[in-house]
Amino acid sequence: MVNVLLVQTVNSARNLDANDTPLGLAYLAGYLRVHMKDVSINIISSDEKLDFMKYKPDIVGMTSVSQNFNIAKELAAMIKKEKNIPIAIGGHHISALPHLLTKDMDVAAIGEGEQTFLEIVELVKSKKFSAANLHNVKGIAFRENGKMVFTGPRERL
Ligand code: B12
Repeated sequence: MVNVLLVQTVNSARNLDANDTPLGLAYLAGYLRVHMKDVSINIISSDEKLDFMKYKPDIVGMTSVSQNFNIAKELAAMIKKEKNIPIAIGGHHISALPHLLTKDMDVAAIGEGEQTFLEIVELVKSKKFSAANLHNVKGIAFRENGKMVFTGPRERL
C-alpha cells in the first residue's frame, strides 16, 4: 500500500480560493486509482497545515498557482522538517518556471501530470525513488548534485 497526499495550496484571504477539490488533483487521483493497485489517496487543502501527518503520507503532491507559490514553499519546508518524504509539485507556476523548485521540493511536474505522477508514485511504492531513477520519468525537473535536470517533454494525453 502507498499513501498519497495531494495538497491544494489556498490563500483563504482570497474569495476565489474556495476549498473545492481542484480538478487538476482530481485528475491525478482518478488516473492513479485506475492504473495502480493498493493506493490510498487523500486530497486536502493547505489550510490543514500541521495535521498533514495524520494521513501518514509516503509522498506529497502539491499544486500551486503563482499567487500561492509562497504557501507551497512554506508547506514543503514544514513537511520536510517533519518527515523526509518525496514532495512533487505541479501546476501552472512550476510548469513555467521549474528552476524555482526549492530545496524542499524533490520534483517539478511540467504540464499534464497524470502519467508522470503515476510513474513517480510507482517509484515510491517500490522504494526506488532516487535521482538516478527519476532520469527515466519524462516531463519532470529535479535537482541532482545542485544541478537542475530536465528529463524532456512528456507526450501529451
Ligand atoms: C477552473 C480554474 C479555476 C477554478 C478552479 C475550480 C476547481 N475546483 O478546480 C477557480 C475559479 C476556483 C480558480 C481559482 C483561481 N485561479 Co484559476 N484557473 C482555472 C482554469 C480556467 C482551469 C484549471 C483546470 O481545472 N484545468 C484542468 C486541470 C485538469 O488541469 P491543471 O489544473 O492544469 O492540472 C494538470 C497539470 O497542471 C498537472 N498538475 C497540476 N497540479 C499538479 C500537482 C502534481 C503533484 C503533479 C504531478 C501534476 C500537477 O497535472 C494536472 C492533470 O494533467 C485555469 C486556466 C487553464 N486553462 O488551465 C485557471 C488558472 C489556473 N487560474 C489562475 C489563477 C490566477 C487563479 C486564482 C489565483 C484567481 C484569484 N485571483 O484568486 C485562484 C487560485 C485558486 C487556487 N487556490 O489555486 C491562473 C494561474 C496563473 C499562474 N501563473 O499560476 C490560470 C492559469 C488562469 C490564467 N491564465 O491566468 N481557477
